[in-house]
Amino acid sequence: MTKALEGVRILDFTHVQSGPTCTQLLAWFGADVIKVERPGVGDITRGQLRDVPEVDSLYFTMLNHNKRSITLDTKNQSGKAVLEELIKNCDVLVENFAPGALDRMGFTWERVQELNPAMIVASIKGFGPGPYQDCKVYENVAQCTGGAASTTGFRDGLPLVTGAQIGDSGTGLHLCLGIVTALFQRTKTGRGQKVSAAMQDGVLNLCRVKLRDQQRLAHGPLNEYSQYGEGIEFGESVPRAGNDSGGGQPGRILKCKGWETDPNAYIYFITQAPVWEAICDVIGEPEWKTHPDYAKPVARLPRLNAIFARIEEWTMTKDKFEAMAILNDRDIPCGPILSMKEIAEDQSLRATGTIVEVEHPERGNYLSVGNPIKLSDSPTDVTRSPLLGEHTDEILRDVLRFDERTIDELQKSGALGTPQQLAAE
Ligand code: CAO
Repeated sequence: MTKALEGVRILDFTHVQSGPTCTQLLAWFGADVIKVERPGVGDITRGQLRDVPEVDSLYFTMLNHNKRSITLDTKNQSGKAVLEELIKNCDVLVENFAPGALDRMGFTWERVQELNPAMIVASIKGFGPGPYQDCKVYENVAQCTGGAASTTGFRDGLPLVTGAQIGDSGTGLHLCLGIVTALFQRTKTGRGQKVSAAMQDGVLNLCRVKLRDQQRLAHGPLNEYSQYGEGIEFGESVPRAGNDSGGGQPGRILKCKGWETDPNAYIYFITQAPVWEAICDVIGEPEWKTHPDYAKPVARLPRLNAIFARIEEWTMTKDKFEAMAILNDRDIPCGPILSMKEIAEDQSLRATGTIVEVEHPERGNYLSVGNPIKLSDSPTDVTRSPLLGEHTDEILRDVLRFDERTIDELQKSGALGTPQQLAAE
């Protein structure tokens, strides 16, 4: 079976998390992704948060599946010449270096255009043009500057960053969409273009509803936030909303049986208006169906704390999976708080390929998140990440069509690494 992006070749100049997330998706959709890495060290994450000595970390292996690796010193003259050949032979260059790094290497947009006018150059930076454009950025900086941290956490606590990597993986997803869109446009124009995704912008895009709330504040309190029911005034900015639901259907995280000892014995419970009567029956408050304080959503808003306290009395009598089963039977939207252990052991996620077990020659088997986007005509087969420089010779020979003498000369030039580095690989 063919893959959606078969025939597309990606020059993958990415590192750490944001860029590799993007190129991994492209590889899963069938593109040939050639990861260019610095001789000797490679992507810095190969050696970060290692659980097994001298073996590529899970940080690296879980972000670089289905790619090939070539080591190349792009600051060496011969290395630059190889990079030029790669640019001529690839469709897309993806990079997430610090601002200006690619230019300093000598590969400005103009130079890349000269070498290959059809090339798409896709970049992730921390910020778009403006006062912070030259700053280096990591995940949590983007969460803080994109509006996520100021709106996450509890009103009386510090701003909080979230576990979901919305700055890195989120921006990688945005960039991936930009790349396939540019590839589609190129089928009509024949031209390449620049694709840029700033991490601040990506996080803000995911915080769209909070900018909505910022503007609603001008017209009165946000009455689905707990603080409304508690009679606490709103300030000038969107406050942290704790676990209040972001939409018009109030929700909370409630304790379930076992919460005293299990940190994840909780369920997210949504008091969706159309199923209010079912909720009243389940929790044993049938008179709330017609009581003027409870029957209508607007009447409930100032009483949410008391309502959820009553619902919690019920959820605490059930474990989270029992509660999920009973509530779903009645179409009441809810979700158990699943631990990473429970997710890792979930057989249905394995069956769909969302969790996959991958074999690695140096670390053995490990679990990874597979492709969360399923295409019926382009299924994903997850293969292991490459060892550092594993495909250097293959790429020089088969992609760039270099003969043995040229490859030998390149090795002597140090462009592929010093003899010690090459031996270490
Ligand atoms: N051969 C030779 N040199 C190479 C090379 C190669 N194959 N690959 C990279 N380099 C060089 C770069 O040219 C750069 O050199 P200069 O500083 O002399 O221009 C140098 O390596 C370091 O690159 P960097 O500045 O990108 O790396 P860093 O570790 O200092 O910064 C990061 C990391 C992530 C903060 C920065 O890359 C960045 O801000 N990227 C954009 C935003 C982003 O993606 N952040 C998310 C990271 S995931 O949390």
